[in-house]
Amino acid sequence: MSIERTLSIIKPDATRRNLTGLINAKFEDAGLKIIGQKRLQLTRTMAEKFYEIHKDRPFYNDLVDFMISGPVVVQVLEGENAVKSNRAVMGSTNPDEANEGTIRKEFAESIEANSVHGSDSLENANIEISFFFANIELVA
Ligand code: IDP
Ligand code: MG
Repeated sequence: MSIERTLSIIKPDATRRNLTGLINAKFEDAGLKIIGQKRLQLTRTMAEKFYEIHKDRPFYNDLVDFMISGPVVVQVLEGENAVKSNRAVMGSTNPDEANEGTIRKEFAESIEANSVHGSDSLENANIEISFFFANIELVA
């Protein structure tokens, strides 16, 4: 077991429905501490860069359009095995396949508008955290 940090994004479908607090409660109930957080309107350039790894996937352009369709809340979560623990709280990408009690099961609208992003590895977590945050903004 080790203390990790991971990047989370509350996506525009969730900010539009005023779900930030309910989603944050899920993280805190799971023992994840929000050590940095800000609400942003992503530019197209930022969203394209953030999801560059998916640029050859058929859903890439729609995903970028969705991610800039309203505000997002970017946040850093810290806790034991935070990367895996956050993925468990999020649930499967497709909400129809997500477990009961997960964020995506309870709140996602579709496989695209699925309420949250979470880093998929510690290496990507570090890259994604530095995409949005300076160290001075992270206070454990
Ligand atoms: P993840 O967010 O669970 O890690 P990824 O495969 O990394 O899932 O996909 C990134 C995001 O792209 C998803 O969260 C979702 O918003 C969107 N996405 C993934 N697969 C599809 C799809 O088949 N159709 C539409 N959007 C998708
Ligand atoms: Mg992913």
